[in-house]
Order: sequence, then structure tokens, then C-alpha cells
Amino acid sequence: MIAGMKSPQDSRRGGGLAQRFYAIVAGLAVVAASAAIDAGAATPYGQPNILLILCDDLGYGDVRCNNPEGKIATPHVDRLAREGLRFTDAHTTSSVCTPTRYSLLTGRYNWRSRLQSGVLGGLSPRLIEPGRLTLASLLRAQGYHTMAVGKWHLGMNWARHEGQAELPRHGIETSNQVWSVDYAQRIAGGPTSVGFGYFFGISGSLDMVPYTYIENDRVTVAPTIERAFPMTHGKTDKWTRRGPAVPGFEVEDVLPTLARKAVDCIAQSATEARAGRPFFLYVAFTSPHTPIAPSPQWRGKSGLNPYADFVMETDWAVGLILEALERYHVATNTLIFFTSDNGCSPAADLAQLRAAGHAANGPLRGHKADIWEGGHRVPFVVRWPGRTPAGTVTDQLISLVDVLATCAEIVGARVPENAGEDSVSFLPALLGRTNGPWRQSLVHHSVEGRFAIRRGPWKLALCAGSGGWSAPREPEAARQGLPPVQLYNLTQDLKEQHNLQAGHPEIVAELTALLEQQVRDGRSTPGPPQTNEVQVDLWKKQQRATSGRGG
Ligand SMILES: [Ca+2]
Repeated sequence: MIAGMKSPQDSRRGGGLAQRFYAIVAGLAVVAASAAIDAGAATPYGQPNILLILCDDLGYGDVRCNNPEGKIATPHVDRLAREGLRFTDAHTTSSVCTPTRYSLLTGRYNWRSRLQSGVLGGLSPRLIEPGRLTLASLLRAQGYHTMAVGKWHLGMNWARHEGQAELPRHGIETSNQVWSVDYAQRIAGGPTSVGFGYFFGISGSLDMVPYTYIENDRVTVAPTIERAFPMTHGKTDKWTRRGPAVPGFEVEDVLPTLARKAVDCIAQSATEARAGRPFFLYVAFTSPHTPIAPSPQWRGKSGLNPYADFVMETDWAVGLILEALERYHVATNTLIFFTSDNGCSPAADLAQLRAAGHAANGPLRGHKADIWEGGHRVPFVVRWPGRTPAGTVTDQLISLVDVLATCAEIVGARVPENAGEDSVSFLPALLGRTNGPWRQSLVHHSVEGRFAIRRGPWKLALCAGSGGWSAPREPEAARQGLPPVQLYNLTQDLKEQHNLQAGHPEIVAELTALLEQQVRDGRSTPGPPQTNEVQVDLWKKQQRATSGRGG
């Protein structure tokens, strides 16, 4: 077995010998953890180029390969599925942007970080802790050329004008704080500080300030004016956050700009890649999140609404990148992950789409921000020529937090004990093996910081309502007298319509205990216990008390 690889047996955590063994070796492991990533053993998989495409708010049902009844044409994603492996039970760790991105890049559940609910703003300081291993730093240590293009939304440390107030560490900055930043200065703590050799993109979501591109650790042009953009093209009822912008920066240009920049990255690293120095390219599209801003040539193309047009344009961008892999002769040695950071948002106008026969989140309950499946079960397609059997589908339970351990196993990198604490390799699935499950349980998290835990068909949510934006929200659920927890059997009830908590107190107790243990241990994979960045309030007691006072 490759050092650091998590075997199926290891994944079945329990007490007994294994626990005592880890307690004994904990001291040694701490020493090992402080060492840099070692090269590990050579693997049979070589060092494929790795292309990770992350969409923003793309729903489970928005791609035809997941939803044949869907009304949006997604030929390029469908092609990936035809030529690769499609997961039907893949999840983001959170139902919103920032926390999911944290987990994707660190292999650690987002709620172990300082951010316990909500998202960061475009001017928030860096979230990834100093010294923490990331997918990028892991691959870079293996000799990969590491590049990120697109939406960061994990915070960076902007310089402030002298005497100006500090920006909030959590949440989205207010309009009177946005000019305290000195945009002419170098930005510390961004993507190039956590393992990426190159970055081009934007700081937060595209509906957040500042409206300018960043290359490596500087803005390409410093903002000098204030602007806001319509949340949806053609509408004027809702606007993005008003603030610092560069004259001429238009939100509709961003997706095509990022797609072309990703193509440039491939073009520039292809020669070296063919000569044996592989690349890791992380492409985080800003779409189809708000502002829903399809380019002029895509407007009206879907016949549904601007969101559907924008999904089509996003699929076009995927196609442009796939075409570049072929043009530069690296397609056959490139492993592609295609996914989304959370479910489709109500900003898409879900009712309008439904009326046209399009279920953006497929059959799932709820949407972005919720603890229900619509919040975090997402499209997930992998193409790896010569390795992953084409046109296959798996119902194995996986999460975006698992990409780190999977890539580590592929390249033969050892993951230190103080990194990737919640990451379980799904490499066997990529190789067409069906002897799972490799992941025994999975934790979900909503925008309000509400928890759920999944084991086999069972899902226990530690909240009475959606935990997010769908009705009923928590105060309303409490008023309705709904039980404080929800237990669903997803095999029988994918739509989460029948709360079985009253009939199965033993499952509620077991899953609660399992979640408590995983919080307490600072990890959910085998290894010595680790420390969460802050005290984790599993039941949101503080929040509930506040809600109670508010009536
Ligand atoms: Ca998102």
C-alpha cells in the first residue's frame, strides 16, 4: 500500500486496537506532519495533468447527463460524461461558496476553519490557515506546474490605507469599508500564497467588490470608480454590491475572459507537460452565479431565461477548454474533474424554469444554502482517458473534500497527519472498481452552519427546517413545532419528504454520536486527533437562543 493512502479498512473507524495504535504513534506522527510532503512511492498512474473545473451554483439537474428531461443543452459536459465517469451521489461540504472551496483545496471540512456560517466578502482576509497543506501545494511539491483561474472567494490580505479601519474577518464588508483598501499595493495571502504558481481571476463572487481582475498578487488595474451591475441581465430590481470598479470592467466579459485565460494556461504549459512536467489547472468559473450575465451571443439561446442562457455559455466555456487540451496534445494525459460548489440558487428563478419543465436541482429538495440535498448534491464528472471506463455511472458517496486524497494517491504523495483530515480517496471508483463504499459517512453543512450527517441511506440533519433559505427557515420551523432533527432514508425518500426521526431513535442517537466524535477528533479519517480552529457549536445553541429572543 502507498504510504499515506487510506484503505477501505482504515476508513471504517472504530475503537479498539486501531485507536490505541494511533494514540501511541501520535507523538511520532506530529513530527512527521511538520515535514514537507515527501515524494512517496511511484504509482502506476504516473503524473497526469489535472484539470479541475468548478462551476458556481450549477444545479444537479442543470446538466443533461444528470437530467435527460432537462431543458438546457450542455453538450460539452455531456461529452465528458460519455467519455468518463459520472457520480450521482457527489456532494459539496457546504451549500455555499467559500466553505466548499476551503474543503476542496484543503481536504478538511470547512466547519473546522474559523468560518462557522455564511461566506467571505471580496475584501475578507485569507481563510486557509498559514502552513496548511492544499491541493495546490501538494501537487506543486510533486513537481506540478500549478495554476488557478477564476473566482477565489477564500479571502486575501488586502493592504489598507494608513489609519483606515480593519476589514471584517467574516462576512461581507459594508459599503463604507470598501475604499479603506489601498488597491495599488501587493495583495498578500492570495492563491499564490497557498501553492498556486499562477493566478488570474477575481477576489470574491462576481456580485461582490472589487470589480477588477487580479493577476498573481496584484490587481491588473486599480479601481477608481464605483459601480453596481444588474443581478440578472435585462432586469433592474436587484443589483450587485456597489463599490470599487475599474472603468470598462463588464460582468458579461468575465466568463469568456476566464475561459480564454484557462486556454492560455494550457497553451503555455503544454510543451513542458508533454516533456514530463505536468500541470494542475484549477478553473473556478464565476457562472452561472449572479450576476447572471450571458454574453450578447448567448442571450435568448435557451428560450427559457437568462440563467439558462448562462448555463449554456458555461458549457461552451468547458468546450473551449476541452478543445484546447486536444489542440495542444495533452488531452489523453489529462485527468478532468468537473463539478459545482453548491446547488442551484433561487436567483436562477427556479419557478420560471420549473414552469418550462426544467428542474435545476433535479428531483432534490431545496436549493443553494439549504441542508437538504438540493443545497449540496452536485454534478460530478471525471474523465481520465485510459483509466476511467467511458460512459459509466456510479452511486458511490463522495465529496469535493475527497479530491485531495484522491489526487495524492494518484501521484503517490503522502498526506501528513495534520492535513486532509476529512479526505478519503475515491481512486478505486475512477478505476472502475465497484467494491465500495470507500467513504463510510459524510458531513453536510448549510449557510447557517447547520449540520447533517450521512451514513449509507440515512441522513440526519440537526435542524428543524432548511437550515438555509428555503421555507421553513429555522424560526418558522420552530413556530410550526417541527421536530428538532430530521432523519431521512434517501434510498426510499430522495426528496426528503418523510421525517423518520420518531420511529428510529437509535439511528438518531448513533449518527449524532458519530458526528460528535468527528467534531471532537478534529478529523474523520484515521490518524491522531487534530484541533479545530474554533469551538464548533454543533446544535447552534447560541443562534437558537438569539432566534428565540427574536420571537
Ligand atoms: Ca456558489
